[in-house]
Amino acid sequence: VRPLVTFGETMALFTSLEPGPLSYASGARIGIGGAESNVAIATRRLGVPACWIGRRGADSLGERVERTIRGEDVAVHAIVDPEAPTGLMIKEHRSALATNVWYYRSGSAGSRLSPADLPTEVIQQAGVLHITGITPLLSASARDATWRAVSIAEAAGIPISFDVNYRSRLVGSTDVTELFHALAARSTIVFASDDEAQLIHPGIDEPLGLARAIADVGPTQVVIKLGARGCAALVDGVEYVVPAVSVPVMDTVGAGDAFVAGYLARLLTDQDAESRLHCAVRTGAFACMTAGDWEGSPTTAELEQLSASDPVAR
Ligand code: KDG
Repeated sequence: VRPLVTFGETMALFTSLEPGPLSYASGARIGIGGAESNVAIATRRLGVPACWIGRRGADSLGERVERTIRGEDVAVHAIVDPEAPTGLMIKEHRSALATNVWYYRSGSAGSRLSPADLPTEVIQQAGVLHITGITPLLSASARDATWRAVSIAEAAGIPISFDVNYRSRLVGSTDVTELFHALAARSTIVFASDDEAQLIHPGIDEPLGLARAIADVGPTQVVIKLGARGCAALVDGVEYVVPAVSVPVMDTVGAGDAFVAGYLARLLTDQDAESRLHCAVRTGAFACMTAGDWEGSPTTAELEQLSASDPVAR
């Protein structure tokens, strides 16, 4: 099986140990978080090879980022940046109802990813190149790296998977509608929540309508993530509506990445659209049962613990 290859910024993640304002917190759990490495780890858990490419600081937290991703049996191509620190994300469980996140990533090593960092031959051997809408918003060089990776994959005939992963705090002066539209047009597979899809196509509310509108610019597979409502998809001209799997929810952050991994793992093992969607919904649901952005993603054996939720082809 050819690997999933992805790239982006993975940060150190400090999460408060108890609910309440950080200003009163007694301590924090240290981990890592990054949408792209979350997907790579979750894909690997499902028995499919995965590779993550990224830049990290020449610092202790950068060593932790690289060691943690490698520890999940993901191949790592890390560029050590001697001039910038590893990015940091702080998560505050303010109350049972609200979690707040702060980024300390401006000028970080991960945000300084550039086209020259990309190992061309690694992308050329991919089964799928997975990109997100986060990386092109990090810096001009990271945006250039995104387009460079897309060009390499296109030239090698490799499918491109694009998860919008909208992060409003990163937008600045970027016209994200134009950027996401342009990325979707160069992608084979697009993943977006309904809210994110409306960034590309304002004015359309219905999930399958959003999938059709995005498919009109090029992608043959468009999956609209609906969280607890499951997902809707247009795959090779066939419409699907997949109900969610009911689970006791502990933490939904990172569930979208697990969902993407479930779909891509089945794509890379040549499963049909229903199998991909079925796996995506269950992988995303399973990840919600554990705290952390990637820690809860399931192995293939663990997925069997969840009840079936068969996709319904329209
Ligand atoms: O999807 C979860 C990610 O968003 C999180 O792990 C960290 O990549 C991250 C980001 O930019 O928020």
